[in-house]
Amino acid sequence: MKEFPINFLWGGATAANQLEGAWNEDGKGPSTNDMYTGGSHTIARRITPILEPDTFYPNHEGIDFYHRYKEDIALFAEMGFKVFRLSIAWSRIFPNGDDEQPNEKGLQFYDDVLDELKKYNIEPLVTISHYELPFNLVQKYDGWKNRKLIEFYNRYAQTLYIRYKDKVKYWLTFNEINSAMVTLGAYASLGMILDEKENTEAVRIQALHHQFVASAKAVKMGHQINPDFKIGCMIAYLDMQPLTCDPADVLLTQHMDQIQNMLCGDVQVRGFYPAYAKRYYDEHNVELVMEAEDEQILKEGCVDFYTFSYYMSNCVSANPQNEQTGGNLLGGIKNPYLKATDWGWQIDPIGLRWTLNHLYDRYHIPLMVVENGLGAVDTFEPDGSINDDYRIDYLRQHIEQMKEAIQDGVDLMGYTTWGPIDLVSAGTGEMKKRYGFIYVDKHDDGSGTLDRSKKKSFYWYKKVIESNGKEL
Ligand code: BGP
Repeated sequence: MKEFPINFLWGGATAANQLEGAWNEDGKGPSTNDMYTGGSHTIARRITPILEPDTFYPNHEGIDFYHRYKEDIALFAEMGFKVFRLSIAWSRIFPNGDDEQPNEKGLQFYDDVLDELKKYNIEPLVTISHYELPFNLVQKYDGWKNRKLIEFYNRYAQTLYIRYKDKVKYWLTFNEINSAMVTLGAYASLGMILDEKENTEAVRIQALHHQFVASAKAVKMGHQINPDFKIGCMIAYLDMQPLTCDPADVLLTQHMDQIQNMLCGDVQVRGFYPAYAKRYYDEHNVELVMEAEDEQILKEGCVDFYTFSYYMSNCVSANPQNEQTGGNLLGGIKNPYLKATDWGWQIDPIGLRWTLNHLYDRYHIPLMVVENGLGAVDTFEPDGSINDDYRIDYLRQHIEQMKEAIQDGVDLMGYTTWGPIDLVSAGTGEMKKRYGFIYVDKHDDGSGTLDRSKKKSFYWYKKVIESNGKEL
């Protein structure tokens, strides 16, 4: 029976804007996330282009990783992490995005973080752009709508590649690049204002094309700078099942899987737009503007490995009357067989095995699950313990299914749980929605000592890694 490979990359995943804080220190420019107010499950975060004096901006302090990374990395090392997924804050390196020269202090910060990881033999996995761009690029250029962004992104990527050539081997060009297909992705991923009338699906798809070109160029350039680099894509995989065996439901599920999930991976792995995209674009008034060299660029910039986030699954039905459920990026129809988290994300470990097989059959390149986890409210007991058995259950069930998928023949390189340490939620801006093995004393009103404490899951995950997935 096949087990997890010896060199399996166990670890955790984060994003700069959700944990670093220090939003305006050492020359960092404001980023898209610095403009987000706090929110909750029921109240959406607001984007305020001009900061309001008495408003709380959760990303400004994050969990203060910027000043506490040594303590945090030591805790990851104690759990036995083999890999740590982090992102680099673009506006720490190029404060305005269109600067000619990088900010040395920003570069030095990541040198220090990478050196600290090296001390414990933790392999970094770096996301170049994780839901964040310098705010100036939004104001001055309208974000990725503008083709100029390709040049700025590639200057930024080149700066990172050259500087960290000997410190980083694994890179991801864009986090959840397919979020451009949903309305919220307009601001979060593409840096364009959240106005459905102005930034229609057609506009977002054009902006996404610019990201594809930027990504492909970055892959090619990375391989030239260091042939040992492994550069991957990252997709938010929203597993979908037909609600019934009505062929209309089955067909719609296939269609949604193609458009929401597969399109981006198809372009980034294979190097060209899939056949089904043409009809979709024709029917949705998308007239893609491509420069003469774009096809060649896409072809020459295929990724080395495929990574994705996996949290839940939803049903699809041709009948819109069915009961809806929540989700990461996109909601869907409620599945009567599944339970959901407090945020309405349906828990479906078997769906992860299905997804791994689905992806591997299609691409035949190494896969990595780079986000998976349970957002939950944790209770800090009077004796200082945090008994998050629900989180352990969630993770255990997903790891079991990864093991099955490996036995099915899937080439799975690694697994990084989302938010190994509590951090600011990307969707809602809450601290209350916790994912970590490490509790951070920070609350939605901004209060808290920022002290770190180990949850029960901390000891559990340590054992999982120690036994290479045997002891679950
Ligand atoms: C993904 C993002 C992450 C992360 C995660 C959990 O979409 O890549 O940045 O935050 O979802 O989502 P949330 O924080 O909304 O619970």
